[in-house]
Amino acid sequence: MTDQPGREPEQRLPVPRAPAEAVSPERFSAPPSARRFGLTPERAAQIVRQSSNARFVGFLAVAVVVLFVVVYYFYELGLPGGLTQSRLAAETEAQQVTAVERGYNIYQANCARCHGVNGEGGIGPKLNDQSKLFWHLREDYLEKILEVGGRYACGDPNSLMPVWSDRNGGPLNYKAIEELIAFLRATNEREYLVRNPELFEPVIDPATGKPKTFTGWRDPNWRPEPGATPYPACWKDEFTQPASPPAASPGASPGASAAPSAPAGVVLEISAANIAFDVAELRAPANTPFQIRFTNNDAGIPHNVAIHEGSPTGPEVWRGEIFNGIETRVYDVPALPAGTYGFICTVHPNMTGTLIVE
Ligand code: HEC
Ligand SMILES: [Cu+2]
Repeated sequence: MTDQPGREPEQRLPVPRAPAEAVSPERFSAPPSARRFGLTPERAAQIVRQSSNARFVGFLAVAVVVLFVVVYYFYELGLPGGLTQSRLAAETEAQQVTAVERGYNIYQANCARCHGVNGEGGIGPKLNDQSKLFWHLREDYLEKILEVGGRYACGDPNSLMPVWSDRNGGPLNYKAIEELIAFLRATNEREYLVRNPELFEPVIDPATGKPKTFTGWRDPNWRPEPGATPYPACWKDEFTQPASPPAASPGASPGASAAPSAPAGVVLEISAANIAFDVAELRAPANTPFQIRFTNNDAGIPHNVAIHEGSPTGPEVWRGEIFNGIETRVYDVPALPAGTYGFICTVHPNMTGTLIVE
């Protein structure tokens, strides 16, 4: 208690104790009635049995609790030695799989027409390339280019790739962008299910009766060659060859010269504009070198003409040098045996045509 003003301070001297007295032993022992047992031997035996049962029930109850704790521990954290996954890791993976499978649908609906169903490229650059996926197509780069549009890649204000993020007026919200990136970065280590975009049910392949699957593009074990230069910041720089003689590319003779060097022979005319060739068919004489006069009318966009056996997807026979527009170059093409060939732009697999050598 605190002292209050206007009052006498309280007395706080020790209160004197009563002198200690010896207490009679009676106080500490049970009364005589309690010390008398009226148990028959049967009752005594029953009590013994009951207490043993009770102990056993108690033991069982404790055992159940202990077992539950142990089982729950491993359920939550996974069995040792990686026998089962921890619950959290399994949940995270399930969410990742869902994101990749949704991202696949978003890619096929929005991106495949320019970048190819498997990211092989077309009007837009290829996306399934390991050297690109290793670092160039990292998460934050993908996020930026989808938010800013194709100009983010090389600073080309006329880029054909629109803005995708709705933060900049595009059609995809942040969740769709996240799922799209999960798909673009998915590894090729596991199969994912192709799902119906509306119901998200697995799509059954009518031919096999089994669900259709796909795998991611990225090989997580891929490493660049020792001493390799990183993928250039602007994808077009992959195709602009160094000023030194371009004879390095194996199997091809990229004979490109501004002035026609060969004597007047057959010169085929072809040009490219808006990521398309202007002709679908070229004819050349068999077993005779000829020239291709190629005009690239797409400012700042790399194109070339390459000749492939049989069709544009066949093995490459000859490759013309890749160069940015707007420019005209004359390629010297070596003699080819008669037959049907495909021609294609190495950068844009959707730019194709037929070359008939006769
Ligand atoms: C109209 C065709 C078109 C569509 C549709 C399109 N793109 Fe592109 N994309 C391009 C072009 C063209 C470029 C090259 C940009 C430039 O340099 O101008 C490009 C560049 C890119 C790049 C950068 C590639 C690199 O190597 O740096 C990524 C990533 C990309 N697109 C992803 C996508 C995704 C994801 C979608 C679907 C949401 C998509 N694109 C839809 C045409 C398209
Ligand atoms: Cu091209």
